[in-house]
Amino acid sequence: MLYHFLYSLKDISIIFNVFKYITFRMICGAITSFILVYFLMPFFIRYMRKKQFGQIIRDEGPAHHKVKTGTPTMGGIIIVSAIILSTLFWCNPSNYLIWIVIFILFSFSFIGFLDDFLKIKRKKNLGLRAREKILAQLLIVCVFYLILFKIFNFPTNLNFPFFKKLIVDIGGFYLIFSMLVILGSSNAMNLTDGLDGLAIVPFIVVAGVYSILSYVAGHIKFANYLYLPYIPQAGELAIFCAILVGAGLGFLWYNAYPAEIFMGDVGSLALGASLGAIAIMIKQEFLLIIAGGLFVLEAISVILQVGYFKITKGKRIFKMAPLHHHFELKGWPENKVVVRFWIVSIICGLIALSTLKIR
Ligand code: 57M
Repeated sequence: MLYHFLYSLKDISIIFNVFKYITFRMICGAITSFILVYFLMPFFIRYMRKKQFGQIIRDEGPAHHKVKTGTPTMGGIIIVSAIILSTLFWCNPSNYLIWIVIFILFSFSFIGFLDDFLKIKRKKNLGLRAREKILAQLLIVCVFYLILFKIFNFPTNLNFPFFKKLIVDIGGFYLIFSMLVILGSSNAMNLTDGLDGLAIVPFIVVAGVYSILSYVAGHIKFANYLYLPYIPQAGELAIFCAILVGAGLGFLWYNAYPAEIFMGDVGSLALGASLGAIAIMIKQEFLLIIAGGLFVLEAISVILQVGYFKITKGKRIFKMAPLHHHFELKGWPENKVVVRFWIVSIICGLIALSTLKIR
């Protein structure tokens, strides 16, 4: 909205022409979301403290996590609000991809909100049942699929990183594939969110990578030159991704060790799901496995641990899953685990970007 208004002023002064450019609006969007989160979060932290809406810490976890009891949670409310506001300011409101990604962000955050709220209300770690959460998530992805693929006739083909011409059309199976991508990335981000600052930096890295990829995908010349599928209107998603980066940085300010607030499921489910939706919308679904390699590692560690635990009736591969708890229990200080995991995620992001050239 702000973008339309400012751009319309170009007849008064040529300087307002700058708002036409996606790159400029990416910067404006990132700064706006950063500022919104940075200034709103302290009020929210104070409010949550006053209401005594703090995190319940599980008894079975690493002992030093007990000191985190009562840390305000649900910071995702501010992150998601800042993202939506900044998007309304800087993205083109007639772009359907933007509305679809906002739909995913908002609805996943609503499920997360219910889960967090119930946990706090019941004063136990009892939120929604896993079955209820998954069912609600699947329903949302069905709506997403119907809108994107049935109303807007989006292509159902798959592209593969490192391959120029390998394209496979999976037709109606794309519904199941969308479920895997969106639920996978949402829940993997949720599992990773277990140490101060641990989930938000890899999230920023993936959003940054997808910001570049969306920009290329939405630019016919760059897309053709780099053999990426050209997706008309995807350029606006580059602005959305930049907004995610800004909001993520704003949150990191308060979530850095020792965290003043956690994002809660209202944040982690929503942010993870929006990355999955963006990957689908620019047809770079498989690249998410590389760019978000850290989230994948964390999720795999849980699958292996739970599977092995069940098969062997009580034996474990890791000291504890998800993987970050394993290293904590090996004696690495929390900060060391977090920074080393950040390094892994940055390397994953760089490898993902290299596929722009290696094809
Ligand atoms: C939630 N949430 C944190 C916070 C955050 C199947 C099973 C492996 C599932 C898994 C699980 O439930 N994971 C998802 C992870 C929780 O954080 C809250 O949850 C939100 C994200 N959803 O925003 O609101 C705790 O994480 C810590 N934290 C920080 N800093 C942050 O910035 O320190 C979070 C954010 C917070 C805080 O302590 O309370 C969580 O871990 O609960 N389950 C597990 O992760 C459990 N693993 C487990 O039981 N493993 C078993 C196998 C056989 C399944 C094993 O290996 O033996 C662990 N969870 C905890 N402690 N808390 C066990 C140890």
